[in-house]
Amino acid sequence: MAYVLAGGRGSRLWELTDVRAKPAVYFGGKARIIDFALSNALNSGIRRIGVATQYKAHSLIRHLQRGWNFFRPERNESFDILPASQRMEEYGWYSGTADAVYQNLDVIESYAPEFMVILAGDHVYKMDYELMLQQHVDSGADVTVGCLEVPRMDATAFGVMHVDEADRIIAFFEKPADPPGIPAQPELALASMGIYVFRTSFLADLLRRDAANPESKHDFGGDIIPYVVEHGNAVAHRFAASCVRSKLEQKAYWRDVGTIDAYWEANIDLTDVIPELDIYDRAWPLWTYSEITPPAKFVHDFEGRRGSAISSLVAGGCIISGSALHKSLIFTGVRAHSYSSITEAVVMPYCEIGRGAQLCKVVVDSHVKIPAGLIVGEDPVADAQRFHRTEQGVVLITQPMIDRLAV
Ligand code: ADQ
Ligand code: ADP
Repeated sequence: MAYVLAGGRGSRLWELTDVRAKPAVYFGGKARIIDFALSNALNSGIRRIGVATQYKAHSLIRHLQRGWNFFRPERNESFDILPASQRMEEYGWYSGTADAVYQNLDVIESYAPEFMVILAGDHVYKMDYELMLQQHVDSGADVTVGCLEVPRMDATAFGVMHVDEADRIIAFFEKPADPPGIPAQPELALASMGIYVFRTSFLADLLRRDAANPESKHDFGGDIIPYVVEHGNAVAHRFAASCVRSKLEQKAYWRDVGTIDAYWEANIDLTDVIPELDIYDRAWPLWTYSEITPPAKFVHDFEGRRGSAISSLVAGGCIISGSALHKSLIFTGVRAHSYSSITEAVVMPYCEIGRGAQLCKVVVDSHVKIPAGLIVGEDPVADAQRFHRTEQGVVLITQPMIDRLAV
């Protein structure tokens, strides 16, 4: 059974997660971030999935209900959405990621899965979990932790581990200020991807013990994994090496699109001629819920100006009329009007881009109406006053920000 933790806010995505949880944030022109973990599970052959939700879960739950409701109990399949809902105790909130599993142990045990794959719902990557599960069984580990090498100072946001020659984890530090490097490559650190495989019975015992511990914050990275490293047998699963062996034929691509800059960049990267992340691979499809829409349409406006898109991904239901798109991702149902130009932009569903507007290096939230003539991406000071502008110059635009302009 795969268990997807999808309750976190992702506060470094600023206003994008004011209305929705990070796993529900749109990504790649059609999907939402959680679709990567769910598609990986499905493509890896997993047919039991639970998703723990908590923060601002409405559009996430709606998405899961619409897009992921094809599992059939008569084939021993299940898909459970598990909002924090006072199952075990009087308190009603998941106090940490381990608690988000603990509170649903009764649901999990009712299916009696032999193994659990614990996943985060907020990462963008393709991974065959079967290889990790196989390693877990072969090595006889108590827990197997997915890991990858990252530049040492980037590892402050991750769990960082030391391993021996057999990849047994001998030390684990959650979000260290000064991450220890890999002995042979001191500029790199071995970071946890927040992906864990356990035998269910072992995990259930661990979680029950942890729940009774008043000192614990009930967090996998902070409490559970360090405990197993100290008292049991924890083994690292190397993502990059497993990519080489998997049928995915890809380089190890994994992104925690946790900031507006990282989010914008990972999206715009998809407009490259040959992007690192292939979302067109029919052997490893990216499943999602998507409305059935008419095809995207590119039209001349009445003055004969062409609607065009170069190096861009345009979803269904869009009408691009006399507007020029370049290196952009345009989600479902966007209308772009004459004389507008849209460059290096991530434009979420059902936005309207007014006549003559010029947008460059932006992320536009869903349902935003960009007024005619608005220019973003030319004057950093004005952009920062009106919108949310990052240090790297990406401008996030939401409808409340547009409403404030009019006042
Ligand atoms: P973080 O990503 O900081 O570190 P966390 O914020 O706990 O970990 O989130 C992990 C996942 O759980 C996310 O998908 C989040 O949405 C979800 N989540 C968070 N709180 C939740 C709650 N109360 N209920 C349900 N879901 C919740 C973790 C590990 C690190 C590792 C990184 C890799 O702790 O060791 O390096 O992931 O990104
Ligand atoms: P998404 O953009 O993620 O598909 P929505 O466009 O429905 O989702 O907006 C995200 C969330 O914001 C919704 O799930 C809902 O909780 C809230 N929301 C959106 N529009 C409104 C509204 N007009 N009134 C109240 N809440 C809203």
